[in-house]
Amino acid sequence: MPASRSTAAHKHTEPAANNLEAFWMPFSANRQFKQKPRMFVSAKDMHFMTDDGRKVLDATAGLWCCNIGHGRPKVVEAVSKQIQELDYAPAFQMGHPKVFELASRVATLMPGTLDHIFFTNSGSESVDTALKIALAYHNVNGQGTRTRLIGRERGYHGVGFGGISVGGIPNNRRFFGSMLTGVDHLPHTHNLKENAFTKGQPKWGAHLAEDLERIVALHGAETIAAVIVEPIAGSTGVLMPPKGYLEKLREICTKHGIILIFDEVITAFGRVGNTCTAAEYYNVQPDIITMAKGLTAGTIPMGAVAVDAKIYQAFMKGPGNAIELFHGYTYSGHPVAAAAGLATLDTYREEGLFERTKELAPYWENAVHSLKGLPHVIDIRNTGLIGAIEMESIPGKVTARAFEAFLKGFEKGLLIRTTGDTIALSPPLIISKSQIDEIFSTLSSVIKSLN
Ligand code: PXG
Repeated sequence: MPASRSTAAHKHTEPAANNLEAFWMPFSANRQFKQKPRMFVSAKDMHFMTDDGRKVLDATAGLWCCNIGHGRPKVVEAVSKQIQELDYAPAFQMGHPKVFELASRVATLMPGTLDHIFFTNSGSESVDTALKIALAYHNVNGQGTRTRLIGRERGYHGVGFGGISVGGIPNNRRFFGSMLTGVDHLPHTHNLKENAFTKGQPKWGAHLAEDLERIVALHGAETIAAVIVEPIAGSTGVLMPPKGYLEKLREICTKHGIILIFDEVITAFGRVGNTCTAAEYYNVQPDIITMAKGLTAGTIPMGAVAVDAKIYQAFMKGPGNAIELFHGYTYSGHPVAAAAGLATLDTYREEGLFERTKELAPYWENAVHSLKGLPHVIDIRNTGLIGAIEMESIPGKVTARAFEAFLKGFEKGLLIRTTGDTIALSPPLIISKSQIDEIFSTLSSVIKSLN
């Protein structure tokens, strides 16, 4: 419908500061929120402050991103200095030193020969970038028939068209039409009958990776470009990879010349412990890793894609003045984000935060599993500083029970995250043991009070 002159004209009135209608909130129940808003106005270390002056313990690192905690001086200083010194440099055909330094630093944290880093602004952009690199790689490598992408049921790969195509969350796909073709999906690995209350990796489920052989037989290896999985599936309930599962995927991908992408948007940067990535933690080498969140610890939006040398080198052929990859963003490697990234990496290193995850993991594991036996709790899962408590759904009201836990936790000064009827926990890596105790004593009383 064409806009009439009157609707297109600007409104001539000052917007009311307390009008919440203009902002269409992402992945939120807008109407419910706007009736009773929950606002954060500041944050420091492990806590947020609300607009009514309450301190809230952050058990989720924001949305799995604030791995070094909040308001950390090194990052604050680096960002303010950078914005004064060089606020922006064109990302195409120009550079600035910090983005090269950050790429080198990130590359050293990646496993194997994932030596080349492409910068984006989010996890979704990292995923779409990785999928495009995989498709383009087969093209430059003389295998242009490899166009099919394989994801997994219950996978979350952000919200770009590429990401929702390979993603396996029905609600994220069903409204968005006919763009989502040329993909197939592996089965998910979640099975409470076999694996309930497993600590770390479940024993049952490696065989589910063999479904990739069925997909290869169905479509032909020569049509398949890449397989993308989260080593630990986050958004759909925190699902740990069964023992041997990732290894098997690697084996089948290698056998058929398929690129294996690990989406490490939530797992990279110390979340699982001791190592930067889950790939290294599980000792399985992908061809591409996607990242975001912990790269700048949530301070300035930034994502990255780490690419194996053999893929990068395949593009570096032909005339030297030719653009090798027709892809990039105005803000790829933005100077302020790069400064935030460097200061974040410094903080991880100076405070030994990846090692700290490993040290705290057993204490965390015991604390999470201490909730076993509480009403409604049907499974508990953990790895590194990740925990999940799955509750039985109220019949006909999936998500209601966990959302009630979220609201009650918030009232009691605890920020948790829920997905379906699973409570997901992923605190900043600076958490102390007494703060771990606080999370689980609050959660225990919240769960006992649920309908
Ligand atoms: N891949 C994975 C594996 C993710 O977890 C994305 C891609 C997309 O990232 P961006 O930056 O475009 O949002 C994600 C994002 C949750 C939660 O509570 C998880 C995400 C985002 C918000 C909430 O599980 N993951």
